[in-house]
Amino acid sequence: MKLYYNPLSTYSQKAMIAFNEKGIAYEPALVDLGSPEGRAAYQAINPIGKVPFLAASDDWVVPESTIIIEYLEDRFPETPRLIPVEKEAARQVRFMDRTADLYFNEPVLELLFQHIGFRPKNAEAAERARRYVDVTYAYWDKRLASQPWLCGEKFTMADCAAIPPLFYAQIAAPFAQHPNVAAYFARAQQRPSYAKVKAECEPAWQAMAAKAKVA
Ligand SMILES: N[C@@H](CCC(=O)N[C@@H](CS)C(=O)NCC(=O)O)C(=O)O
Repeated sequence: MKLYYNPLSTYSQKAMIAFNEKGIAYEPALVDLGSPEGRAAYQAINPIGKVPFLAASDDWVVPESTIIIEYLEDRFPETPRLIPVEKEAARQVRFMDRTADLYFNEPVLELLFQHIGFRPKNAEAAERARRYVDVTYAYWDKRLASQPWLCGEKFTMADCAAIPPLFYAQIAAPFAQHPNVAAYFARAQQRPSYAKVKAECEPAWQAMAAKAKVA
């Protein structure tokens, strides 16, 4: 299986954490999102141009980080589950996954891109993003007061989604005032699935941050 990814991409990291949690091997295919030529070459493979994108076989492809994880759950049922079998618990994980992507990852990226000058300053967009991030922090902080992971005692797809944007949130929307979120992110550093992804992906961020003078 070939996973098209970019190390700076939180959604790519989300899928990579899931592969690691499950102990499933994949062939990484680095996508150059930083040049028009790289983007054009990738659009010949995935016209929408987003990563991650899984080429599961020559004639079966899976776009979207959540759908990739759903695919791994179904295709490798003997590996550790990231979405519980029980329907109510599964719905909770899917809800938290959506919350992490839509109301945390996206606004964090908005704040980050404005912060490092990749997007023009836009006070209205920043304020809207900040509001979503603050609501999410308050919600997560409450949940994480009594459990190690977002959906309870077990690491799930929701954690795969939440942890990568927290890395960038350290810069764009620091969370020290939310001690349970801070402890959660510290716990994530000890999780081998994320530690591996971080080791693989952080150098690309450090290089970019040095160029953007935000390191
Ligand atoms: N909903 C998608 C989002 C994927 C996404 O937005 N990926 C970003 C990188 S984090 C991307 O490919 N950006 C390139 C572009 O928009 O051209 C998923 O969950 O996989």
